[in-house]
Amino acid sequence: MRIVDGKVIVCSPGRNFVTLKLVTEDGVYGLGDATLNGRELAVASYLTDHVIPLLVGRDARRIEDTWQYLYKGAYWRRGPVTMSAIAAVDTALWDIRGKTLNAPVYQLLGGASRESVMVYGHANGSTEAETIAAVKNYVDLGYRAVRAQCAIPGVQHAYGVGRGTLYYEPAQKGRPLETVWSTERYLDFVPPLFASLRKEFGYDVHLLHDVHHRLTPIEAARLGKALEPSRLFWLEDPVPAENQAAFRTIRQHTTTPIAVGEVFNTIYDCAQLIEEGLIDYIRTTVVHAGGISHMKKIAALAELHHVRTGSHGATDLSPVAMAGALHFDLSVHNFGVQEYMRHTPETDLVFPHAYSFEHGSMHPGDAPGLGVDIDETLAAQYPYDPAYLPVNRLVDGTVHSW
Ligand code: KDG
Ligand code: MG
Repeated sequence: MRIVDGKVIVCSPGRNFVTLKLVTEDGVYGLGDATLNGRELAVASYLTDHVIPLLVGRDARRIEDTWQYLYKGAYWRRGPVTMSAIAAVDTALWDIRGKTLNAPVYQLLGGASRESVMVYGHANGSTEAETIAAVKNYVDLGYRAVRAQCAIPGVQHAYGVGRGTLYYEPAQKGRPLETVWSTERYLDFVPPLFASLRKEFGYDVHLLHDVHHRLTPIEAARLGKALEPSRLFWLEDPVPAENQAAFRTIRQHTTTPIAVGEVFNTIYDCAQLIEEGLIDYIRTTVVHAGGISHMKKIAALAELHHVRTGSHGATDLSPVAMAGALHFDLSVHNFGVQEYMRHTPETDLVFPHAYSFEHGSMHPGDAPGLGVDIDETLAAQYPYDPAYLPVNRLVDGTVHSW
């Protein structure tokens, strides 16, 4: 079963997405998400100019061999552009394999390990009262896990504060928005926020929080300790994770569970974190960490060390990646939770999909392959619209992690 054609579809139904479509000699096609928020065209070019020409003529069934061919064959290893491109090819090949065997991808990955996958939604507010109301909204929608973020008095544009109730989109047109950050104000504000949330909702709902890489290890340790009475499901990205050993400081001081991984591209980015037991949840995802094949390897390593998965699922991951994540989540034994930020109605129309949400959980559906398609005619009505993620500065103007 030879690959005879491939193309990259770049569209912007509410936000930018890069989608790879590979076609076989039998006319079966598979899709892969290749979206890298704010750097989309680099991956589109990598695929169009350097990868698709190598795929034409290859056997679409050789998924692992193709992965290794693209990874080792490029000589230049790892990195978000390379790994998103490889991820898109890998996901598209799993889609093709499922379609040709008339089976949903999760059945090819070992079958379902659970009935459905628990997801968490994003509750954001400009004030504590608004955040409490937003959590209530998610609880009323049936969610059993909710991430809570809130603006901080005196900190303009704190991370995670959305523009609407269900949709959160940090990338903006034009030059990057510059936001201002104060760690001092943040550290004073967050523990009482979660104490109020627990007072309001009790302990039946899982509460999560994303620090978005903004603290030092000792600051993160202090926050984790202060949050212990609120019993978070996880504290996400407490520090930038290039230095994996730095997580030891956090671990030595707090029992608050730690989650990390949305910017990771390979198993090498998290091997030390997992092997030393420095984290509780690994948040790599299909689109940025080398596709379903590589995610399976990360999950297998994590399983040995009691680390569970918690795939990233922000709206800059297209419905194609979301479908891939759900097949992965349903099949791996050590699944923890899946992030689910709802896509806008325009995005959902461009990418019709079989996955569904009910009672705080999702299921990928039983359509052959990934169970997601792209309406290319509709996609063409939404041309690429450049947008950047914000740049963050401390109060004195120093550039800080966003
Ligand atoms: O493109 C960046 C987003 O994916 C990221 O800011 C979202 O941190 C995020 C999350 O946990 O969803
Ligand atoms: Mg995050």
